[in-house]
Amino acid sequence: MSKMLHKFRGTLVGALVGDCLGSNYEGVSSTLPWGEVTDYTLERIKDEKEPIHYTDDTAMTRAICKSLTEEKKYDNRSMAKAFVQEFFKEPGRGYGAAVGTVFKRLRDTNPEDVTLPARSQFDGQGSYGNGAAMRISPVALYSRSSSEVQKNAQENALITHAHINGVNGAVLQAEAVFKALPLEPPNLNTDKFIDDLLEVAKKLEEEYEESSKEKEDGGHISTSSPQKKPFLYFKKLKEMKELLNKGETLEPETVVETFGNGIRAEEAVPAAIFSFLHKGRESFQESVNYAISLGGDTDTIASMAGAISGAYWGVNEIPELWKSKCEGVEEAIEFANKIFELKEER
Ligand code: 8NA
Ligand code: MG
Ligand code: MG
Ligand code: MG
Repeated sequence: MSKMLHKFRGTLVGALVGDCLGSNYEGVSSTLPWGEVTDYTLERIKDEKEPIHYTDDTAMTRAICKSLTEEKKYDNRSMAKAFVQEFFKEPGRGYGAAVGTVFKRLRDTNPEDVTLPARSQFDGQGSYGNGAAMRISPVALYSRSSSEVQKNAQENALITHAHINGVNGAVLQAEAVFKALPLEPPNLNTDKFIDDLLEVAKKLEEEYEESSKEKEDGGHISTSSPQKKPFLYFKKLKEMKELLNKGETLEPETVVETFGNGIRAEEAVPAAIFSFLHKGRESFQESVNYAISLGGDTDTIASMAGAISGAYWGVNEIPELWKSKCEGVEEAIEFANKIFELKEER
């Protein structure tokens, strides 16, 4: 099997097992003891009779895969349709509280511009939830260049998340997966990885500053707009680099204080990237267990960490136990195969 196909499968299966395993703890307010997490993920699940179910993170990832492989190209209208179909087929997968309204509007009004319903949420701010970032890994697999990753991730995010932090979180998560794909484990240059992401964050945040200045000049946005939080990801990535270079054992509490662990994209995305850089260099398993131990939105942070770590390590490095216990592994592998073929043909 080609090394890259192995990594495509690792990405989608990694995202899937992170979601399934993390969902056991989703919403816990504090960090979790390491022993509690590993006792669950490495021992207690052996006795599970039923498959461990995936949640909205995987449901939406699958919708992106479905659209890509059916259309054989990136098409935002088809993406919106796939999300709507998936949501109404299984609305009980643990979706965020506000995103259902977007799907309902998309279904009921079928707008020409599929980003319209998301833009009207939260008094026109849009959602800053991590729901665009959590699903974005197939876009990283499909895209051929960084600029294509950014463009497609941005378009995709805007279907449900209009807030700049929701969108930029999705772009950075997609870039993290894209940049992990060509790397050869086990020699991870964390400084280089973060520097590349810092460059992306800087560009995104400068573009945003520019566009809000223009809007201000036109009198559309006030300077006190709550949406304005420039250089948020840039700042967190800088802090990440410092933390990783401290060379001492990092308490999960310190990590959560620095990045957060909640449903906001600006918290969950840095927490996931950190889990990969801090523990994913050791093994796939460590990075997912670590992501879960941070608490908070555990399924989503573990799913995003799993996607990056799976892109780095490849599917064979994902524990057999996890692949045998989680729902939907075979489908994830089939989607990876199809997107791999599709990309080869491009
Ligand atoms: P979303 O778009 O509904 O956003 C999630 C929530 O964040 C919203 O329901 C709001 O409460 C809040 N929110 C977002 N934007 C704003 C804003 N501009 N102003 C005020 N409040 C805002 O859902 P999503 O698709 O982003 O999903 C995010 C997470 O929710 C995912 O982890 C998903 O698994 C789900 N979820 C999380 C938990 C948990 O406890 N962590 C539980 C169930 C579901
Ligand atoms: Mg979920
Ligand atoms: Mg979640
Ligand atoms: Mg199965």
